[in-house]
Amino acid sequence: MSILNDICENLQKGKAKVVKELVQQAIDEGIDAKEILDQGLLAGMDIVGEKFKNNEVFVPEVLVAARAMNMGASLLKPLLSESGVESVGKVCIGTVKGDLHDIGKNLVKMMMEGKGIEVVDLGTDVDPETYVKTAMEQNCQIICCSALLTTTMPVMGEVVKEAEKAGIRDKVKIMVGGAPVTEAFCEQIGADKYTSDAASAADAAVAFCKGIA
Ligand code: B1M
Repeated sequence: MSILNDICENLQKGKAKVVKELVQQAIDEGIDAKEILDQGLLAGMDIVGEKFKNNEVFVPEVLVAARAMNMGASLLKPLLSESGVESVGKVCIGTVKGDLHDIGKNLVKMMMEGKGIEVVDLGTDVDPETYVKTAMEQNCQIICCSALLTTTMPVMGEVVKEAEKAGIRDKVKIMVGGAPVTEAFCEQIGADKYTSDAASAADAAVAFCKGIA
């Protein structure tokens, strides 16, 4: 359907206003909300995510595409909940205590939302207790920790320990990432998954939420 292609194309170009108009037009034409989401918005965001992973587009392009997606998705949200389409899952995300870098964390959040995951954003400077308390109170399947400083990375280990202490370690996955974080570090602290970029983080989160990882 060409209007869905138009949504997909314009989203990639970050044309938020046009995307919003096209989504409204698609709704008015009676196209199913889930179809608009999957074949229009998410299809576009998937392409942007792949290009970002391959260094074909960069942070500014991702941010404007994500903004376009959010504007389009805001029109679909009430329709999707009405028709009973469930979200893929729920996660909480934050940059760890002592760390104020949030650009990467925000990208991970956007990519996850683009994949249909509900994201509770705890912001920056998040202490281990807050991650765990939020995961328990809001039934999150995954705790996502971002860190950009070598001095704040160890807080991720404290999050793992806090989850163990609270008795939720077997119920909640813990994902870690950020420039200084590595696969080896992830293993060392006993977290479940390290990913190097936002698109891979979103893919891994979907796999965890669907129980296929
Ligand atoms: Co800061 N800073 N900074 N800084 N800063 C770095 C990180 C640094 C490498 C610069 C340098 O020295 N070369 C260095 C860290 C050195 C180290 O620890 N090894 C550094 C430092 C030292 C500092 C201060 C201590 C400086 C000072 O005050 N003396 C200070 C610390 C403040 C604090 O946090 N307490 C500080 C402050 C700042 C600003 C506030 C000015 C600003 C942050 C603004 C903001 O975030 N709102 C800032 C910035 C912008 C940077 C650089 C330039 C860029 C970081 C960034 O946003 N990259 C950075 C140097 C650099 O990286 N070139 C630097 C873009 C972003 C998209 O990438 O966050 O890596 P990134 O996210 C990626 C992946 O890592 C991954 O996905 C993202 C997209 O693919 N990812 C995940 C991220 N989180 C993930 C989670 C996942 C999975 C993947 O799963 C849960």
